[in-house]
Amino acid sequence: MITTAAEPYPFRFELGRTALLCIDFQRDFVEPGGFGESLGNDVSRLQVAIEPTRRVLDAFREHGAMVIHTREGHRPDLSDLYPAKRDRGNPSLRIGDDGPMGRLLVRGSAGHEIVPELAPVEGEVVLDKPGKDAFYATDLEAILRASGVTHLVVTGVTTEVCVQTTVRAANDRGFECLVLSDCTGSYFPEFHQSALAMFAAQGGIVGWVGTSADLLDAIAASDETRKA
Ligand code: TIU
Repeated sequence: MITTAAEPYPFRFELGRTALLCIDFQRDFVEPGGFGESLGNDVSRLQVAIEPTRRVLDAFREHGAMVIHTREGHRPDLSDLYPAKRDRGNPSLRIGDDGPMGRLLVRGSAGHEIVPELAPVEGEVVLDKPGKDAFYATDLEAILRASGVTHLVVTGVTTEVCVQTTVRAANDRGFECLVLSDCTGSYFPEFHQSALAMFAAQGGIVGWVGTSADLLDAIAASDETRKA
């Protein structure tokens, strides 16, 4: 059992029953020319989450713990894209339109891929999802239950959209979630802070919030104890 500092109180987990969730670290959200920028956003605000997430990813890989990457996107024929999602906000470019990184948020296009720093390796789950909630219209819950996972360490973008929606959905399914504040990011700093505060408020009504440094320290300390 590992215990790591977190709000509103320490988070306890076993690596063997925990999955690292890397939510939508796709070029379309994080790099210029993608879907995020087409909505009028400054994508540089998300890039700060990449390096801390890579360190956590390395630790999970070193320990043989489960890693799940999600990608938001749609079938090339857009048959799974509701008009409500396509047309919301009347953007300059819509999902499925051609952008500098191929068709926006379409599976198979360059922009839909995960950024190279966090690219999945063999044996890791890559989960394509049409919505913000990673449980909606996917087999995520079946994958977690089949693997005996009870706890999630959550990273990804954006904090108040796909991360928040997914963590709330996970919480309702009985999963214990630790959201890493420096491994998540938003186009809106105030929404990032508010979403994190909402998770941990009311005694952890949605989950826990911690940092990658505290988590990595806790994992390293547990390794030392085991060796001693
Ligand atoms: N726009 C925005 O903040 N986010 C999304 O559209 N998707 C995710 O958060 N992945």
